[in-house]
Amino acid sequence: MATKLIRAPKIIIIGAGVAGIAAAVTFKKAGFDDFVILEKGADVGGVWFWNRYPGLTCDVPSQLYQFGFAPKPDWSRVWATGPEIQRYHAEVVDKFGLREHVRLNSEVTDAVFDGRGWVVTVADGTELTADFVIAATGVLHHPFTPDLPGLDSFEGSVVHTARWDDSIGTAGKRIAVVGSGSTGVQVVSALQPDAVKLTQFARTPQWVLWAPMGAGQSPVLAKLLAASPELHGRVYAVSLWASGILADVALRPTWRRRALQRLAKLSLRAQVRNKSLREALTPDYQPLCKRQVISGTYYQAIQADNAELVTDKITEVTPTGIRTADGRDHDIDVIVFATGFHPHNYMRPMNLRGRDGLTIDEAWAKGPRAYRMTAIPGFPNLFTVLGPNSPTGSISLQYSAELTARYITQWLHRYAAGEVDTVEVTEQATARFNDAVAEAMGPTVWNTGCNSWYFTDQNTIDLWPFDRKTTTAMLTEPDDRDFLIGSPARCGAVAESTTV
Ligand code: NA7
Repeated sequence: MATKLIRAPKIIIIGAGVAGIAAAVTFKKAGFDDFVILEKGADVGGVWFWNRYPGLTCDVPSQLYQFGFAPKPDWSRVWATGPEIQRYHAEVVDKFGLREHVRLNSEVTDAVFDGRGWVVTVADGTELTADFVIAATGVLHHPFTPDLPGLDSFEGSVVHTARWDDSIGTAGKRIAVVGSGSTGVQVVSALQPDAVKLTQFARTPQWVLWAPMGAGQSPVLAKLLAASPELHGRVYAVSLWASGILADVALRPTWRRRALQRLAKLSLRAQVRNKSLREALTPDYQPLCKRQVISGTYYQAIQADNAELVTDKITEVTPTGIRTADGRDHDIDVIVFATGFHPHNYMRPMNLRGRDGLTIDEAWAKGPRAYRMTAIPGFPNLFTVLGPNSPTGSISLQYSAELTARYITQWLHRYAAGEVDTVEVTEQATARFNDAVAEAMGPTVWNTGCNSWYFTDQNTIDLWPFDRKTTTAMLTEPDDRDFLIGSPARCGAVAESTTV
């Protein structure tokens, strides 16, 4: 028998990226459409809106990097480019009628729990109220630029890859790329052909696994998938299953991990013949320990006549270039910082206050933590989607976001039925979960002795150490024993006082 719904929860979703879109569509499909999506950017898409640097490509195959509820048959490439992914997000937002719910250029500065619900303030001073807040604020959205001595004195152009500015113009210039992660590798490959000189400053070399990242998706496959949604569903299911093998490689030290690691080493040996360059490009840690970089073009680009790899430490930026520890001055017109993000900020620096005035900085004084990626003790009726410990290194983010959103939807149903007013995860359940995470992190490849953005200041690994089956089990049905549930004294009274 269907539950009688006596009130509609009013929801604020913060962020219109992958997590926010997944949450909004999931809520809408479940019949909850009293929501607003507050997005700080000028368009939807999250990282795919903010990142527009040359060469931007997703290192997850497109047939997997898509929402389960919005399969796209006709990706033009096996690994889609940033612009195509961004167009896809805009199309999904339109197709599912989310546009009317989205408020762009609306950065949330404050979200305060008032004992019953949330008061949310936007940068322009607008105040909104909600019964539930969903923080879908993402992981990699606060660019990190190193505070290099002399940077202010530099007379050329400076840009961070996550805030690309086309007006700079890089063709015919002497370009410095600082950083050797996934972004550094992509931007080096893209900018080298038209640069007069490209110098990459790589503090730590990374293993770069070869893959034909520019390969087109077959138009025949696109036609077949478009003609048969059932076949497309099967292809998606197989992609999810196959990604489980990669998760297993990360989680357990088996022959599969060793085989992939050998392939990464072979990628370097086979493509870089010059011994001293090869040595400079050889990391002193295991492949896959940092987020694995994948590229089919990088090693060619860095070996081009107009390219140079510099591994000496940057000591200072001068008005005309970059000085390194060996005393060398590198003349530069444009400095491109591919130096990553502050990855553990999540919704901060927002002034987020939960029960009894608890701030998120206080709650996370020992690093970001959430129960099963989604609930934080002290913050009733607030859930994160792709929050702390999200599986950025293993499971499909779209799958995880949709799963979490469905989990949250169950609380929305209970609120709507008048069963609960407030729901807050317990400290004990969160501690138990975090202990399980720490233990499961032991045999992961992320824990084999490298320094990566996965590590928090407290030296914990902010990733998800469980396989997809375990994840699905954890987020299928809420366990009431793990929550403090505030029930309405009288349903009628609640119905009368509802904000909806
Ligand atoms: P990453 O992977 O965090 O890489 C940042 C790079 O910047 C990395 O090579 C860092 O070297 C380097 N870095 C950072 N600070 C400095 C300073 N001060 N001097 C020199 N070099 C520095 O960011 P990406 O944008 O490449 O990728 C982020 C994720 O996006 C990626 O993992 C995918 O999930 C998609 P380090 O290794 O710390 O020595």
